[in-house]
Amino acid sequence: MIYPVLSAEEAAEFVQNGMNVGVSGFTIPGNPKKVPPAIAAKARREHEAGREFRINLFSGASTNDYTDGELSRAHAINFRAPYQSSPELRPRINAGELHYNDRHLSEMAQEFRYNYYGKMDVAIIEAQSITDDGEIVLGTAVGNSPTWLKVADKVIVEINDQLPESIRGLHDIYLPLDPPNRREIPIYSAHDRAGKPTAHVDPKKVLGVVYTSFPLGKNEAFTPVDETTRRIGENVCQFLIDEMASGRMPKSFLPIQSGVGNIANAVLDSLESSTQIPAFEMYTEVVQDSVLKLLESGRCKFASTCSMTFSHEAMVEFFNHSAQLHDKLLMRPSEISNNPEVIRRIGVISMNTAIEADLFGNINSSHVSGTRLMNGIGGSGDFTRNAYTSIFMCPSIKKDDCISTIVPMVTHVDHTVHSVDIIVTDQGVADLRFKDPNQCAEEIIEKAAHPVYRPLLREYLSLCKKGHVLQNQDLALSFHRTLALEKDMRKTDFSRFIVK
Ligand code: 0RQ
Repeated sequence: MIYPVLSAEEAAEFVQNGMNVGVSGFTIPGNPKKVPPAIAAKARREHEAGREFRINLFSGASTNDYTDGELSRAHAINFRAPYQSSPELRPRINAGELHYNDRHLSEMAQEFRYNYYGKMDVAIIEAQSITDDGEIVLGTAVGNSPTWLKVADKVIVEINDQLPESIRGLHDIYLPLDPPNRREIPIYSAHDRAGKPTAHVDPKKVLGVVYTSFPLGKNEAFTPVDETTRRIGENVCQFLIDEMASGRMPKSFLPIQSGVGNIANAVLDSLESSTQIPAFEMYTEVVQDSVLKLLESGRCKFASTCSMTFSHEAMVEFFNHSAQLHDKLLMRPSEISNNPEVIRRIGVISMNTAIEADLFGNINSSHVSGTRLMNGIGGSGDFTRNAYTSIFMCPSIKKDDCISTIVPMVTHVDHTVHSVDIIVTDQGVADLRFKDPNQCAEEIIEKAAHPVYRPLLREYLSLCKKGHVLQNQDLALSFHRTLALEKDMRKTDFSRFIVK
């Protein structure tokens, strides 16, 4: 091999204060694991010596603790985009310790190519292998790696020896040209391949290779489906069956996107056991363990994803059966897995989770009480805005009934009513199509809000000024103000907030 072999510490020496650094991966899979902690150690040394050391960090989506966790604890991040879900990073963002720019995941790579962020100094990429002419077999996620490899001045490759040979062929690396030269992306169904199995880097840019050995997959405990998430899953499933029966959705069904977490798991569980929904394809950004079950049972015929967000056990299972499963899954760059053009062309049904929804269908996915960042919008906007049918899901109540997720007005807007078709809670399915804003409010109260909160929501509407949208600016945030004052939205007393 022509590349120097580096220790993580030697590799970290190439990263200087103020640099733009890109990392591979998308959510936990595919991130580098040895060099970021070495950069964190360098940052600590620099800080102890009284010198500034903070980098601007760009990824595919959220990362693992080796990256966001270690670098946060070392106070080594100045700017972060496009998404995070780190318990270490989140409080520091909310305390204003660093700058966080929440971006649509499909846009990050092209924004870099458009020069919105200046040059990328160093990219750190986990890979299964690299050839002397720069062909790279990536790991268990693609994320923005193909673009980082193209735009970065210098590249460090972490070769993880736990990545099996059989991962070769699971990637489909396609990068669109940029305007004014861009043409249509040649993907016409979820299983179409448009690119090559390897990513490419100019060998002259490779600073060296760091060898690692880290087990694949997450070790987070899996939370089983509970009564609330089971009902949400069943409601989504019944809605899709009704859509096919009504002729609004083709009987052959359409590809689905589903996020991560317990609600997504519950929906996939319901789809697995449904006898009325035909076997389907997925065009999505992450696949968790429940998708592996669906692929094995044949309920899911094919999964196009950006990342294999499997547990360690599921990852082992996947690669043990790779001969049977190899042709049923492929990983694309986030720019393509989340691409608006493709999502709209193939008619993806999007399913994402909301923190709260308002009576008119605006969705807050990212900020608790309007100010406290939870994670970010991730790919939810890429899919919602372009879906054949866009669905948002959430439990109708949270925190021992003290919080209604259906509120008069959301405290932060990620997805506007114009992009949201359906809201599903454990209570039922609110269909916002073919309705004006005030009809939407009626529908959401009757079908999605928890019965405990319905009288308060109706009272709110009765106190609103007439107009195309019923709204009362004095009272619109009274649920949230009551939560702040009383820790319980059920205690909302509108008379308290009326400005005399
Ligand atoms: O906080 O842990 O402090 O109690 O938010 O809520 O119930 O654990 O739900 O893990 O499914 O996350 C929307 C955040 C839901 C997630 C969101 C508080 C709640 C808890 C988490 P605690 P739960 P989940 C795929 C597509 C945006 C990105 C996206 C998300 C914490 O799904 O980040 O969809 N989505 N990407 O207590 C006050 C409310 C609340 C609330 C929740 N109404 N008021 N607190 N919480 N609702 C992935 C990618 O793009 C990569």
